Amino acid sequence: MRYDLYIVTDSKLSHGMAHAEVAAKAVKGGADIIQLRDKNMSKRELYLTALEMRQIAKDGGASFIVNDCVEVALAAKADGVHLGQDDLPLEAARRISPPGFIIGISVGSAAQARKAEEGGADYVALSPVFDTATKADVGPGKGLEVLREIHEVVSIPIVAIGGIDKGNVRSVLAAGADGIAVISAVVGQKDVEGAAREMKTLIARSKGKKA
Ligand code: TZP
Ligand code: MG
Repeated sequence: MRYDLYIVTDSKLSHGMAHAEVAAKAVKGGADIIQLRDKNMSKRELYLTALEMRQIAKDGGASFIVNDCVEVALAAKADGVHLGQDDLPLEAARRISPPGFIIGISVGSAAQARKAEEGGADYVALSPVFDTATKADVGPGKGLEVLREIHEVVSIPIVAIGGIDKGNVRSVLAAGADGIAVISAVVGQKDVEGAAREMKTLIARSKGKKA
């Protein structure tokens, strides 16, 4: 699975566009992974939205991840789920998931990243790498030093999220991130497809490969 450009949807920032619409534009712009994240939808709405987004991702050659809700991810046949430190424990999610199901874990330290890898996580996401206003109560940015520490101790892919934009993406990759996850830098832009494409190109250039 490719982690380079990981787009997380957010209906509050997307200028009235639905999750699926944003996902379609982001995938067109080159997103490798699309995550459905919505803290206000009912499980039924999440499930129905997940079905639409799964198809969009599939058609565009991207992977599809559901935030928080393992049952929605499984029922909608998503590629995986993203879990925080207060969500269902990794081992419990793994127990009810089919082989090959991707489980990503948010971490805030090298110790948490190690634990996630030892527990069988497919990737870890350092959250938040920089200060961000997008997620309430997420706390201050952990900084690139913590990202470097995580890079030292885990061998699974590392995604960085929180406050990443065109201006700092190169430094985040240089500190050891395999993938860049963003909301406002792509989903919050008027031209979602163009913003995704620009970010994808920057990532590819920083990694010294083609987008
Ligand atoms: N998890 C940690 S920070 C964050 C999430 C969902 C928000 C990221 O949004 P932005 O706009 O890319 O800082
Ligand atoms: Mg969560």
